[in-house]
Amino acid sequence: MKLARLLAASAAVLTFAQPADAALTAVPSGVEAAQGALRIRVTALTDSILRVRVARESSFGEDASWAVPAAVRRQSVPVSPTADGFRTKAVIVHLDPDKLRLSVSDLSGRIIVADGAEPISVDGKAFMLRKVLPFDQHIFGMGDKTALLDRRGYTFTDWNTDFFGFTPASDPIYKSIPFYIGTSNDGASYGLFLDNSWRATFDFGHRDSNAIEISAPDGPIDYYLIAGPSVADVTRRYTDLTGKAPLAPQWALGYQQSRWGYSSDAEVRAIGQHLRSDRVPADVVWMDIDYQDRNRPFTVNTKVFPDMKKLNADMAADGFHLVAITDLHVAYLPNQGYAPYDTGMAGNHFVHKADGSVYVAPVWPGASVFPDFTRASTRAWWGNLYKDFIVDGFSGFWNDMNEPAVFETPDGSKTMPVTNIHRIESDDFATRDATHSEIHNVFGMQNTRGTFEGMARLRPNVRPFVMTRASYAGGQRYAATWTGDNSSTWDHLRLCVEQMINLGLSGFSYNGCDVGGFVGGASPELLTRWYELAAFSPVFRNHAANDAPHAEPWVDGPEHLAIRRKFIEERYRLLPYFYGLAEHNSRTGDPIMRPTFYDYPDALKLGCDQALAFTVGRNLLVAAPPRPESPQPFKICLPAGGWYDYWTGAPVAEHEFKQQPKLDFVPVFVRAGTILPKQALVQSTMRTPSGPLQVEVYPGDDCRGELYFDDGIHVNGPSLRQAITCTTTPKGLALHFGRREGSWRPWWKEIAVTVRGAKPVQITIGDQPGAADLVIAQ
Ligand code: NBV
Repeated sequence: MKLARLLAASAAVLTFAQPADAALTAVPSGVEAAQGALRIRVTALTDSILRVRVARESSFGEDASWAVPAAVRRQSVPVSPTADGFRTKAVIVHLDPDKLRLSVSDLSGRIIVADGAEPISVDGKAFMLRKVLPFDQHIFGMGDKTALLDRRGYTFTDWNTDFFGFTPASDPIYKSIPFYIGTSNDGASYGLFLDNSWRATFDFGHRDSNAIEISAPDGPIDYYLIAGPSVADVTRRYTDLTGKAPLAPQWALGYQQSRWGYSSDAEVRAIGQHLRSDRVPADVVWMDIDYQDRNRPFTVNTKVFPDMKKLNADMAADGFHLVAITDLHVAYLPNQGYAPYDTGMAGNHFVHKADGSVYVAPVWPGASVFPDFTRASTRAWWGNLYKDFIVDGFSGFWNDMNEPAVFETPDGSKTMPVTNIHRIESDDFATRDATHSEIHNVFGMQNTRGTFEGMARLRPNVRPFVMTRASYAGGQRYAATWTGDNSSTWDHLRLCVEQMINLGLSGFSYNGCDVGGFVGGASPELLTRWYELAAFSPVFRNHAANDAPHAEPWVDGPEHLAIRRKFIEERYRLLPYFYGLAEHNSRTGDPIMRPTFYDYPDALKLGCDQALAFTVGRNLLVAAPPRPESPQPFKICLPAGGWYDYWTGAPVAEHEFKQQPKLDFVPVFVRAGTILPKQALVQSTMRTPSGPLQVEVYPGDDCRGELYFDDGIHVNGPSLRQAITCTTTPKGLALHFGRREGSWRPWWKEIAVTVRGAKPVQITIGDQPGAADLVIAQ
């Protein structure tokens, strides 16, 4: 539906007759109103999460979702009716029954989000929703969308697209996360998640600078309004709706080496050996399509990879996990003994064309068929295809091309025809056929669901690791993600940081970009800078195309290698902190990598370009130069509160100052009040750090930290959790180690405490026996 047509059509629809009896009807936990053929229902799932559904023809349609589990959708809280709506313990809902205009305010009456003048336009199955865009509102989220960190002023379309060499102006690209956060300068924030998998469009003040216009050609008008007040509140609540990312295996936070083109057993081993001999800490080597027999998923080219089991075992002995690509397409090879095709056909597991025949189209293996992941039984079949690879010892799997990408499509769409037919037999959907128009944006997500659940079944108690390119809202329950085929340019380094921040705000806390860029080849300086920044990002993976220059840490000589190694080493020293953040994320939804304003809302008002500044958790602030290629000094603005220089440990006197860029340096600051766990350098997370656990104390207000450890691999294994607090007393600093929870036995015998800028006068330790590791104050 073209926007102009929809708008023209909507004008007619919106000229409602004004029936005398326009009124609100109370429904359980909410309110309903009808006008003409439209009926709106607003209900409270929680005090701060509202669900809004609009029925076009008297029926709301099926209550089903790929993103929001049934049990979550069925939540409700009691509400108190008001003259024009209802209130919860956190928000007041106002609904004008004449115009079906909705607004939500907080309990003080401050508007959180309000409908525009023409709130809902409907034209056949197409619809458009309008919300007011206040002049000072910034927009974040929307997954991996390009453009800028702040989405205000842009229009985006959700249609998962394989976009080799995308630019900062390309849209759509790989993922569809129809969720945004609006936040105003006064810190008031809300989120809106449109749970509609069709080709939706979000216009954030592009056509009309005062309006957010959300439209889709079909599918349910079903959205959630999430009240803040802070961005952090909204983000957490969005993951209450769509699910938390399960805690990843610890090795997934280590450095990961990849390249399209590691083409033999010997080459994979050589990469591992090179990392070790150059003393570059690393945990993972990735295997792209080159290991397969003629690009056929779930095969191995045994001429070049004669013994996968031995390769996995030998690499593991050297501290490496292997992750293998498994694209979703299945080679079309009737009667050739190719089990994925034969068993898939036997189970009717492939997507059909409108005429009822199996859809066949070219991808890497040549003619291919496509699993129908919206059937639970197809996902189960798919998951079992991993059996041999699990036996071989692979630690993780990489679902690429799952937009789905198709080569040579007659319509140039690079994906399957929208008229293709999927069978939905899943969750609480009615069992029915659906066209690809409806399924396209959830196809990749359901692919990763099959992979994740298959891994969990085949290797019970071990945490699955899946990497995906395409996904939909809620896909964080099944996979980490990366930003696809980026380019080796400074603009892309900048874009990468912005994409990662927005992915974190969109539920995908495990995210990364190809370090150095996939397409083109980075200059030595660009590659070094990329390593430096990615060392502070969640998924730290160097990857490049088979025709791009090599981009491993050593490729530009000893000076660059030394800088890159220094940052990779720092990442390994910080692993106890990163792992603690990952565990915290699995419970709360707070991203690992965050925009500075996540924990410091005033950062939005600071007089610096903050686009590339980010925090790792709440405590580390990475002030990346906003123009990373520029040799000119750049301005750093630190949020209110005390800060320390991460590298020197010295308190920082100023909140605004100039920094001269240096290639071997990234300014990093620590919040005063941080208790930062670190460890001795290891070359792999499979190695036990020597010496004590290191705890660095940065005195300041709200001084606390937490230790979280477990074996890093298993689900529900023993763990250790311990809070540490510090208080500044008239005599000096008092440090308190709280009671230790959990039965995991730590690798350290001692905790070495370093206090910045002060000497501890008193250290107290939790009350149970065994907790009192010898604490050495340095
Ligand atoms: O499998 C090859 C590549 C992979 O290296 C890359 O990371 C993916 O985004 N893949 C795309 C397919 C071909 C890209 C031209």
